[in-house]
Amino acid sequence: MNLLFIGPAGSGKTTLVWKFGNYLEKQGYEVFRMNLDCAAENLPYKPEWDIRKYFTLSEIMKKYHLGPNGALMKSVELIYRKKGEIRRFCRNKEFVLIDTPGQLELMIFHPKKISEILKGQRSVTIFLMPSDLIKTERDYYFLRFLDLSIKYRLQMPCIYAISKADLIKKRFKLRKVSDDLSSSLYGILKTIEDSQRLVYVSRYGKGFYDLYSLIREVFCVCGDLS
Ligand SMILES: Nc1nc2c(ncn2[C@@H]2O[C@H](COP(=O)(O)OP(=O)(O)O)[C@@H](O)[C@H]2O)c(=O)[nH]1
Ligand SMILES: [Mg+2]
Repeated sequence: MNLLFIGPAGSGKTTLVWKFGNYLEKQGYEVFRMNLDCAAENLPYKPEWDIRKYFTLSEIMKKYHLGPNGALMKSVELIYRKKGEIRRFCRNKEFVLIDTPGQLELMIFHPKKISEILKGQRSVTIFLMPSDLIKTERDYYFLRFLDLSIKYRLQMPCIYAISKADLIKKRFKLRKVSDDLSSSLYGILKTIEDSQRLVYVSRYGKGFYDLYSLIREVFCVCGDLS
């Protein structure tokens, strides 16, 4: 099964690929880590498959005379060209944890969808929302709708996880916001919340069991994530 970690820069993707991978290994699973971030400098884990073996961000900048943003966009195209190899590597493995580029927009706004490479294989996207981004109801609404849009665009099972849960003082509870737009959005969000529970994870291991259970449930016959 492929676990594709996506999320805004600094949301903890790399850390979770490392730590959640360790957790799965402790459960007795065979775990492989794949790094698709060509801009990564120091990874805390040793990936079994690493895009930097083929190119790094600075190499793309030099070769194509691009600035960092252009080179990141180009990297998605270059990753895409490796799709046969990526698919072969992921095939028939118990768990492949995939670390993606820091910038979320490369995963959701690029015309080429990295997630498409994994089509037809058992794959789940794990979208990380860092807890320090959620300060108000409005932040929370925004991120949940972003979740929904990502799921809609990627057409893949998607688990929403609030990362850096150790920084949360009080658990967030969905409440109504009093302007018109928010109150109509509230109804939609309430339905989403009821149909899929949220997981809170942190690098210290909090929520790993919940995340693991949700991942298993994605492919169970009932498919019920509530
Ligand atoms: N407090 C806290 N910090 C974290 C956690 N996970 C990651 N970080 C820190 O957040 C920063 C960004 O993490 P990283 O995994 O590189 O994020 P990425 O850009 O999404 O890959 C690093 O300094 C991490 O040590 C967590 O669960 N709690
Ligand atoms: Mg990273």
